Amino acid sequence: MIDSQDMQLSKLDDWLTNAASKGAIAIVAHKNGDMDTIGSAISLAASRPEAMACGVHICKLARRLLEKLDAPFLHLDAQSPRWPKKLAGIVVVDSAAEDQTGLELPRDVPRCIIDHHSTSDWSLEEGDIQLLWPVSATTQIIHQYLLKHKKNVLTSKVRRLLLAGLVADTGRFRHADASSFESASQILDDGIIDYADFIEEFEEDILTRSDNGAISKALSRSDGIDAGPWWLLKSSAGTQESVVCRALMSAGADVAICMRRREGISRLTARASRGAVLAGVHVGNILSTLARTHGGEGGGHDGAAGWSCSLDLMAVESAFIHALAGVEKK
Ligand SMILES: [Mn+2]
Repeated sequence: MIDSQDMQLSKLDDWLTNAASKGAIAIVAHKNGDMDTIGSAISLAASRPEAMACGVHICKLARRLLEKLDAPFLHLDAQSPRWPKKLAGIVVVDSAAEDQTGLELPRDVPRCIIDHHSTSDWSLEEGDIQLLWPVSATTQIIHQYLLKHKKNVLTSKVRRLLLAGLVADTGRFRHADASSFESASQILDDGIIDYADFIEEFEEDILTRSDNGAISKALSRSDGIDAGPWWLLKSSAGTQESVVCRALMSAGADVAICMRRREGISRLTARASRGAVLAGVHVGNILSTLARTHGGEGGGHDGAAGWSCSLDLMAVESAFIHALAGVEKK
């Protein structure tokens, strides 16, 4: 039987307290950290002096918010990470698998996995715990933990970080569910954050001029095909693949993919419309299956997922089309 969420939060609190009594705790964000993973790591790290948020690379938007809030974050080198001394616990936030952290985690340290992806490739050992909740953002889980166990940590700075993760992972609440709105309302309930102001700041210069150029080129290259019962729009771009996918979705795709190849690694980003998801498409499952069959790492959510591997782009594209075409419409 799976423990209730309250029970899981109590276990998390015990796990953190125990680790903190023995040494330092590293709170690891996934590589190329987005707002959700960075917001989760920093907010949770604020709950204890022994805890430190860390990770490999962070995205531009997250970096800007960190600078603005002057939030502490330890940048780790993927090849030779300098972990905090006397490491007694590793918490990994918002990652469905170890390789998503871009690090090789020391195995002799107890792990705590906190995530909201519907696929999980972690294998737990004695002393490890996992909180895997079906919510829109990992920051919602961290928020619930702080609310129940460390309420004084919920300062306006921490609330902004939690909200930023939630706003980003729900696509400005486009993919939100009841739990996302409940979290947002609880995060805002101290009345300190002016939401309209927050969003305006959040949206400021997200895209650079060169991003704009890359996106418009990607759109001009886009192509549509019938993959079984699904209308698929596809393109390639060296950057901002999720923005390209969003644009392709607006153009009426059931499923959109955008691919890129860099340093011998192909990456496919996939999105599915709500209608397609309700009719049976789960791009997270498709991509985790493809990663198992063809190698690399893949997975994510029903409507948004990614796959990185060493196959060439042509092979990646045809594997995806073949898999999608095999999904029957409910
Ligand atoms: Mn997330």
